[in-house]
Amino acid sequence: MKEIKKVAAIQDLSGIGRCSLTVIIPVLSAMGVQVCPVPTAVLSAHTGYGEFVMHDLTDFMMPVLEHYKKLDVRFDCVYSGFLASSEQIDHCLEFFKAFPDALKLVDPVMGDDGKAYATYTDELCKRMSELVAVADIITPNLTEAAILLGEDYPTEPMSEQTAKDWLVRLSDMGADIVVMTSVRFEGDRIATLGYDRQSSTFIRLINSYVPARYSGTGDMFASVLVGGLLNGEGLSSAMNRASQFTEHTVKITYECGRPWTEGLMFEGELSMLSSEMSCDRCEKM
Ligand code: PXL
Repeated sequence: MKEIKKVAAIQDLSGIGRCSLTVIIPVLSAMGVQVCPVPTAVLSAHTGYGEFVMHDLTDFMMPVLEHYKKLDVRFDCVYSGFLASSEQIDHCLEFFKAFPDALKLVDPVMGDDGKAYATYTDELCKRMSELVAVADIITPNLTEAAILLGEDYPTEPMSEQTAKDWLVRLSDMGADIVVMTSVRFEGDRIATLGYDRQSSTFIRLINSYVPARYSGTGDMFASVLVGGLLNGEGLSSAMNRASQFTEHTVKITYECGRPWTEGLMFEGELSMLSSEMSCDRCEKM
């Protein structure tokens, strides 16, 4: 019988505006992976709505971990994302320590489009590097990469050499694999870039241009990526799958003219995740 892989997803649950757990659970389930949510906060709607109510679950995380230790559960992956307080960094570190054989994926969720999210304090952003230091894989967008490296957010298109330099410097912070999204190259090309330190490989994937951004896009990309890796795909295939599915759902949402806050309309598309991907658009850099 096929073994079902298990992911502990340390993420928030937002009622309105698809992001975090409301994306990660259906996506990974469709890929045959079990999600065990460790909620960091419950929100009425994600922070992009401006007005929202949030219940911080910092004090809930360690009792959850203690219970899991008692149950002697094992996870194939521990995946951290949106955090509600800087103390949650310590709790994530405890989770990573408790499951040393699990793949450690840190999505250093902090902001987008050059700005930090409303609930992200300077302290929380500063301490995100402690998670990055213990990760196997990190998936920052360009804004998060800039924050981690202490660089200004690039307002001009990046050169390939600068992008490679950023990937290597991010990897120097701890993770063997770095996947950086939303990188703008000349000619209005938006790219997703990968770096594998072990094989010194740089991967570039140019996305088709859609003049819109939607909440939860990073969560969609990272969850498909982790599902692919847990299903035995290599970095390039998993990046290709994640990028194609994200792009497909962005296009559908754009065609329907939905507001960016509602996130990606992926519900009718999940079967695509269990089929072969049509073509591999990854190139070596
Ligand atoms: O997708 C990132 C994210 C996750 N969770 C919450 C958010 C955001 C981005 O705005 O507000 C609650």
